Order: sequence, then structure tokens, then C-alpha cells
Amino acid sequence: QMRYASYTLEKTILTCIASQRRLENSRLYLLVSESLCHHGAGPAIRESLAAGVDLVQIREKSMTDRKLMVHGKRVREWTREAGAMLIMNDRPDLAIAIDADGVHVGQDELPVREVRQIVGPRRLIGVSTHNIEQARQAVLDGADYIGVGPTFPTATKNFAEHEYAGLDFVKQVAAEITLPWFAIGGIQADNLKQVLEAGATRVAVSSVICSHEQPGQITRELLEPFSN
Ligand code: 3NM
Repeated sequence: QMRYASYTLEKTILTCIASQRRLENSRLYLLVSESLCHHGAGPAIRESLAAGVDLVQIREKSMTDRKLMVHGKRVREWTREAGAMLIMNDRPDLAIAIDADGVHVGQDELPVREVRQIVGPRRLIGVSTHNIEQARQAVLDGADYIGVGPTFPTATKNFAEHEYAGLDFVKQVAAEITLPWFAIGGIQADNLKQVLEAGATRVAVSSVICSHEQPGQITRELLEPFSN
């Protein structure tokens, strides 16, 4: 019994370390909503995975739970085959049901402490932050990574028009946050360089890949500046 307990603890710790390492080494995080995708979520996910996306987030606000579960399990298989991580937006219960690597929550959703009680120590928790105070708080709360944005105006999430944190927020985070973080919001191939120059080493995108005619091609384009 003791040996089994120490084995499971060891396994938990190793899983945590492995996930952290994979997060640190990641560059491009894709958020997928079926409604944004040109040819459906499936092709966008598979093609971008083949092109090198490091994480995929399932972000569906109006799918039934049953559909979300079936979809999620399929995406779990694709991400596993590609060696990418899978994050479920806003639903700790479904993150467990589909065996996602983690769950992502926004400022109006369950706090990290409560999410941690549900998903346990082995799954990652990501938090969206929109100013430096929220970023600091997420770190104190025990988040595993944070989203930093919106960097540019975006129509993908319901922010008030002209309400975006901008590159200044990216610079602030770059100067003081050591937890893995992703700049997000309105990032495209033609403004990515500015984001990296502001200090980001990882970015999260949705529409630029999902709504592209050729998700694989745009993914490769977005990954290019990271190899320099
Ligand atoms: N969260 P796109 S911005 C889902 O700032 C989301 O927290 C943001 O999509 C934040 O790449 C955003 O299409 C939308 O702008 C990202």
C-alpha cells in the first residue's frame, strides 16, 4: 500500500514537471471554436497540429455537453498523436471527462483554488488576465500559465470596442512575470513580430488560423519567427 502510494505520488509529480516543461517550451497555442472555422473544427485542428501547434484549446460556448464530450475525445486523440497538449475552456468537469491536460478560466469563471479542487494537481490551470494586477493575482492563486491580452482589438471575444490592453501590458508582463504566459488577442502574421519584440515568447491565436482557408499554411507562417 505504501509503495503504491509513493508510486502514485511520484507519478503525479513527474506529470506536473513534464507538463510544466512542455508549457515552457511551447510557442503557439490555438483556441478553436467550431463557429470560426472555415471547414469545420476538425480540419483546422488536424492541419494546424501537423504544422506544429503546441497546444489546442477547445473553446465552445454553445455546444451541448454531449457534443462537447464527443468532440473533446476526438481532439484528445489528435493532440496526443501529434504530441500536443489539450486544454478545455471553462469546464473542469469536461477537462476530466476527456482527459485534457488542463483547463482554462477567465476572470468571471471559477477561481483557480476551486478549479484545482476539481481537477487535482496533475492538470494545468490557465487564467485570462487583462491587466498587471490580474496577472499578479493569477500567479499568487497558483495558475500554471496566464493569457495576456487582448494585445490588439479582436472580434473573437466580447470585449468593448477599443478596449484592449495593448503591447504595453505585454511589456509589463515580460518585465516581471516568470510563469509561462501567452500574449493573445488579434494576433496575426503581420503583427506577430511586434508582439515578440515586446517580450512575448509564446502567443495564442484563434481566428487567424481557424478562419484561414489553409490552417496548416498559416500555422507554419506564424511559427516561422520563433525559430529565429
Ligand atoms: N481571450 P483572436 S483575446 C479568447 O485577451 C480570447 O483574454 C483574449 O482570438 C484575452 O486570435 C481572445 O481571433 C480572442 O483574436 C483571441
